Amino acid sequence: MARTFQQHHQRQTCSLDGVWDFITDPDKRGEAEGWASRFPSGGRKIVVPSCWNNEIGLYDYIGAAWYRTTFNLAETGNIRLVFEGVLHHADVYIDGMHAGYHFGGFTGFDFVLPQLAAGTHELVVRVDSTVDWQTLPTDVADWHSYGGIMRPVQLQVLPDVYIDQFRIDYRLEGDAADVTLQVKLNSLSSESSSVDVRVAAEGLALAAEGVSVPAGGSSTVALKGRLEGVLRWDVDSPELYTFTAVAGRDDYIDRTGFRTIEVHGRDVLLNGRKLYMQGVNRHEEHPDWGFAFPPKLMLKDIDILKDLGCNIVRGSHYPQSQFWIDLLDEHGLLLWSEIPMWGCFMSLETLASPLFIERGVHMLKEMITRDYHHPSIIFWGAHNEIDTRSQEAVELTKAFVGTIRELDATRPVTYATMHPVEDIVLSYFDVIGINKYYGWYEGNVSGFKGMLEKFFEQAEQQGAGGKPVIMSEFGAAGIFGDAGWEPRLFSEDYQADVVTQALRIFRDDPRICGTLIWHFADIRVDVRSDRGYFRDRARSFNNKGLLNEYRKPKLAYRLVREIYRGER
Ligand code: ADA
Repeated sequence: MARTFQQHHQRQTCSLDGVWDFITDPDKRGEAEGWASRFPSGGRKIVVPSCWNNEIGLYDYIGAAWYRTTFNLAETGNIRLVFEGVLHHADVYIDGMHAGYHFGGFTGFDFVLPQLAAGTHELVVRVDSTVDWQTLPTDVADWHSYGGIMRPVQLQVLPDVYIDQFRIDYRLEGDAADVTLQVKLNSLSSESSSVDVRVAAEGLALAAEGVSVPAGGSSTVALKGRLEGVLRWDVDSPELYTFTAVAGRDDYIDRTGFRTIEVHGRDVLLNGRKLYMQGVNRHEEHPDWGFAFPPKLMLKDIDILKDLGCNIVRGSHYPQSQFWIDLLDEHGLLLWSEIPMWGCFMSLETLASPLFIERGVHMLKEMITRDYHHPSIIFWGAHNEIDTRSQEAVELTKAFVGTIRELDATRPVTYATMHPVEDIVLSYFDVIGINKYYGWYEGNVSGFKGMLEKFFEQAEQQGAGGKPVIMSEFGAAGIFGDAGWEPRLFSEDYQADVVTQALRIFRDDPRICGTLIWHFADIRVDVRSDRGYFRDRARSFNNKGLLNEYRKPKLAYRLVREIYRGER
């Protein structure tokens, strides 16, 4: 899988990225016509991973498309196919047989195919980027509706007993860590097996001999140990530990960092120290790659975030690629990670839909299971801008927050509200994020002050007045290159004025523990002639980036940089 380090030394892995056959299926005929086993000729080629909306003629295409490639097996073996991200519905076929379906574009999934015969196999994937009122995201979201196999695809060869999951938990006491390592083993064998399990990290070696795994079943072994002299992960010293689990003929390598995160009154403490969070919201998007953001540019984005003086970034509005989160771990940048629940125009019917809630819960599980070990992740975000004045939001919040806490008791849970003074879900969260756009959608920047007073008053009444509050979105549009003598709407000057004045208000208010500017860089938006949303998105871009879409800095970037770096 695409990580900054190797996850397997023993397990054979092979990338299936490259040039695949591709055909769109606007009439959705492919299933009826058996394209899974007779892929039609006349298609074009496409590179995997990518988003098809970056290809000529497909800019606006939302719907079904079919992908095809082949792979060879030198000998019969157990195969695991790993997909890191397919937008949004994926049906996978091997040699014409349906291997499975997955919904959710921003989290990965896999299929295990036991005893696949030696020889050439055909892999066909039907991808459908259709979104509706019950999908996450729904059909209205403030970004371009990309489709495609947008993250890497990998083939793995598994032994009969393999490591399905590996979870690292710890409790810190000074510079010692009590570590619990859980290794879940699956068997593809028709007989029960016995394997030795070993886990090693720098300064730690644990083992369990002869772990029995029932035929076709699974076993989980928990190993406990103590690591002394732990170097903590922190924003200015991102110390990482690599854990290697070996079970019989299989292995699984992952990394973590040791650190504590606590909420103490209005403050968030990292390793016991109060943390003032300063950062931006960032979409993993680029006009030439869509959401298939290339690793080289990720590294550049890290450099830019560092240059800007950020210590946190919000992964707006979906689980970002693992490669990106690895880079954040390595560079000491914190991450607010969330699922694609963009609720600004969402109906109450959507919020109450059992299918929608079930999909959200499933995505939260996939996100947390995938990313649990990353020390950079400081908060799990449950939702963004849903109607938190409604009972429907309360019920959904209970389901989402309950799921998060069940899977991870170590990280604070947050969300972003656009109704801060009428919100009725404050009490369910550890940290409150406020999205407000004074100076852009409403009034002028000074409106933030009155809003905050009202917010704290009403939060107090709900018993949530003393919680940490982070300004999770604020900003204004500024078209790159449009500068003048006066701050006109849409000019770089206007944007810079709004952002810097807002920052001054928030930084002077001791009740605010951080700021996340909307946003890092301009992104493409679906502005369609047949609907009324986002008509103010000039160029069909959300232009509130401190950088333009090609990462060129606007005036606001330069001024925020001075503020975040304490030079102003
Ligand atoms: C919201 C939303 C963002 C973006 C922003 C804007 O707060 O969460 O995704 O749409 O507004 O630019 O209006």
